[in-house]
Amino acid sequence: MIRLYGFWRSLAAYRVRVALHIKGLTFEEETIDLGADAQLASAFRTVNPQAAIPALIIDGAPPLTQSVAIIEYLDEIHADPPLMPRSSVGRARVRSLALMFAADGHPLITPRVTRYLAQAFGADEASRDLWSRHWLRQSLEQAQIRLAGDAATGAFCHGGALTLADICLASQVLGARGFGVELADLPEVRRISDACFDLNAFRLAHPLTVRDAAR
Ligand SMILES: N[C@@H](CCC(=O)N[C@@H](CS)C(=O)NCC(=O)O)C(=O)O
Repeated sequence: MIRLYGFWRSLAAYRVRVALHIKGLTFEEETIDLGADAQLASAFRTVNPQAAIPALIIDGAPPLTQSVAIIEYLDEIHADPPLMPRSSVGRARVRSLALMFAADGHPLITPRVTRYLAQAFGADEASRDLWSRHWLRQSLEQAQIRLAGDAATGAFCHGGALTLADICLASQVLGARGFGVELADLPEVRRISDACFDLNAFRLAHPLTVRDAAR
């Protein structure tokens, strides 16, 4: 049995949901309500001491955490369809693109960061939203430059096959859309993310498909 600890609007949990659907794996999602700070509760900290989702438990094994690590694990255990290229240089490029979002762009807009902005600097909601829009937009601008200027880019971020990089790009675009970030002038970002959103796995993983999603 596979249990995902997630939340409908978590971009990191979305990445794992997409990968689970790509691999055709059945899973249950347990809601950790970020709106109610449920990630901070001691019950969840026993699952992930980092107090962050996603966490994934497979057949009672110790929890896996960090969306990129989880997706790479799933890719190793369920090789088909592959989410990483065969060549070492290709894998390095895919990881580099993926981490632009998962390690650099996305963490800046997480609740722990925006909460601290409010607590330490008195940032109101409008300022916090401006902050989030800035970092979402910046990561996608940088991706646009990288993707447009590289012959390794194809129908997807890396050639013609979907990879980890596309999952991370799509999650960042979803976040940007949620904050009303303008993407019209980022054609590669839009082209590739649209190709992802057309795929069934991305439809099935969409935040609004998740139980307890805000309607
Ligand atoms: N780099 C981590 C990010 C995990 C993360 O920060 N998740 C967010 C939700 S998208 C979270 O649980 N945040 C809790 C908090 O910031 O308090 C990953 O990709 O899994």
